[in-house]
Amino acid sequence: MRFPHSILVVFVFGCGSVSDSTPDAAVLADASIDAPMNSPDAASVNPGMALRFDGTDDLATIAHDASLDFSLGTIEGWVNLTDESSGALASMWGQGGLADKIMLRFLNGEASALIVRVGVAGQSQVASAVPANQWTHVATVYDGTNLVLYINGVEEASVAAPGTLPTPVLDLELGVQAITGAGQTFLSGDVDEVRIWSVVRSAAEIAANYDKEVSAATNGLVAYYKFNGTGQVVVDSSASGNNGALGTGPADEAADPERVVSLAPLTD
Ligand SMILES: [Ca+2]
Ligand SMILES: [Ca+2]
Repeated sequence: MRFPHSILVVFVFGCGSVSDSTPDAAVLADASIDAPMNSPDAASVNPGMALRFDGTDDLATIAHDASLDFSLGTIEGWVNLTDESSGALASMWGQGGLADKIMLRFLNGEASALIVRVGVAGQSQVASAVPANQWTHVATVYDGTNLVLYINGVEEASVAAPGTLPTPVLDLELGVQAITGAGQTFLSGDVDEVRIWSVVRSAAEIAANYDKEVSAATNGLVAYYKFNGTGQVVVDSSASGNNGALGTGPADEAADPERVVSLAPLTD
């Protein structure tokens, strides 16, 4: 059972004049209206379930589909990491295999957006610190000119990276950085509300929607994982039908993340 954030803030910070640990409804209502450090027009939304990745071998796999082929786009999601130096929110690989990719990963205590393109010298990377043990929204946008990283809806870093993304040909994977072998690391923590877009989401759109659910019909939304179901299927809540599986497929595996109650701070 979770309390709405407005009530929680009153208990924790004592913003209002509440001195009783069990205030009645009228007192709570007054305190919520008066509370200066709360946002009175943003009610919390139940985020349902999240996936908990063990940092050892857990991942989720979404089979490659043409709807996930795009040259510009956006990747975003909520994480509560127990290790900010391992794994990835999402990884997509191009025709050059492991060497040809875009991922939003975690490395050296930072969220790090990375593009590597075969035939293009070097790589493009942009990073910013991300805390452990705290629900944090991370997003990266590639617009053909810059690779941009957002933390909690705010642009934190940008790097020039002209061109297009490598067209993905392999599965979309959540939780793991590098598909096999050397360099493969796994996310440790909880993940919720992962969204993949085939369009450039603007800074204003990121800021306005990072803590909100979005409609399946939103333009350019090609994969959307709320993780609220049960069983092995990772349901796509976009219109694209990019359902995936816990682990590498529908069988019960050690690589299956666990479904846990999400505490991602969504609002309406
Ligand atoms: Ca959820
Ligand atoms: Ca499985």
